[in-house]
Amino acid sequence: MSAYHPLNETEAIEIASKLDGVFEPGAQLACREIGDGNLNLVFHIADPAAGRSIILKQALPYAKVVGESWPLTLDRARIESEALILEGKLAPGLVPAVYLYDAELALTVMEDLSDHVIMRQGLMKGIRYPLFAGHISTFLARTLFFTSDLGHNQQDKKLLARSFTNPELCKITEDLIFDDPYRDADTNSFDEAIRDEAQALWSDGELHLEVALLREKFLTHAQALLHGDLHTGSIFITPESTKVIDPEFAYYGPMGFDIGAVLANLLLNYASREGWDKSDAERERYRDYLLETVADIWTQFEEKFLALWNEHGVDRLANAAPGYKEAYMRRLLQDTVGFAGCKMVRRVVGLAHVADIDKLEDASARERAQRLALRIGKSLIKLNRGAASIHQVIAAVQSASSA
Ligand code: SR1
Ligand code: MG
Repeated sequence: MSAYHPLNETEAIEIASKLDGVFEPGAQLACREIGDGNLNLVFHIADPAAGRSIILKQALPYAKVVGESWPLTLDRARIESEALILEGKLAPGLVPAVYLYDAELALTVMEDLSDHVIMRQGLMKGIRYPLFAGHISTFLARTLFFTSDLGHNQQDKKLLARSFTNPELCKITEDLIFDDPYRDADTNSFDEAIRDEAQALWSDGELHLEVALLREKFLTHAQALLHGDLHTGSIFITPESTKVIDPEFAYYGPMGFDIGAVLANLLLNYASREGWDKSDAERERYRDYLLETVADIWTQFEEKFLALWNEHGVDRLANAAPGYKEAYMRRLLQDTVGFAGCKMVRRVVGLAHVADIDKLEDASARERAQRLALRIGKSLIKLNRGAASIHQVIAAVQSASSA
């Protein structure tokens, strides 16, 4: 393939038509650029007559959400394709198949998941996904356990961590999640109606201590290979199937960051119900469903992670030391809670928001949702080192909702 340049739809079709065994020679291919994320071009290429389609994803050399003034490494396309391939081996059926990676064009060709929807969109419509907690807890337990020092050869793990060193994308997280929301940063973006909330974040010393400790973990704790950006926009879903996409932020970091991301995005949707449901009763029923899902994800994750540890643990002392597993799981819950809180706060006052809340047209519902998301986020951050059970977390959410 040719030297790097951002592709147009005609070029994407040309590349797709040359892929071995995907489309019939001479097939009439249709192409649409469908990327609605913050960073990449995504082409959907289909042969409607044969009912075949694929996705071509190309990294841009800058952050699309900001523009060319924010350069960004193309190596993230390699990281994403390698992470998807590894996750596919560890958690079969829970990520799209990768057909090809082209380093020069920073291009990944993968399975089309158009029969799924982006989970965030489904949640906004109030759809329930009864199998999701089971699927995502399996994805989390298997990818995190088998890339950690508990389940992976410990020397090989260091080499794996080296190939997933991802400094530029980590810096985005370090700034946008663990710094900017807690100061009057240019990158912050929030509705004027909640300026009082933003200012309160900038001067809350108790909160700053907890965020600094969580930031330290994100910077230093190379515990497992993370997805690194596991929000509900990185999940394709149907009631029967879950597929995790977009691991371009993958790196070796603290496991709780991935688990917390999933919980935070369910709770952001919980806050956004202020404006989505037709009646109070409907809103409360959907909120109950979201809280049950949060509890199920943690409970099933813990159960599956411990079962993998009991069967496949490679670290003699960690396997056998009395109380070690309990201490490990408790710290993991605490990290999960703290990171979930940070991920909620950044989506209300930081650079990148979530559609669940931003798309609420009624300004007063949007403001209530933003204030609730911040109350929940702050209460999780402040709870984190004291958390001992997922029920305590659910109680903290409920108490923030009734405040
Ligand atoms: C400049 S990128 C903004 C955000 O989009 C990604 O999905 C990550 O969450 C990042 O923080
Ligand atoms: Mg993404």
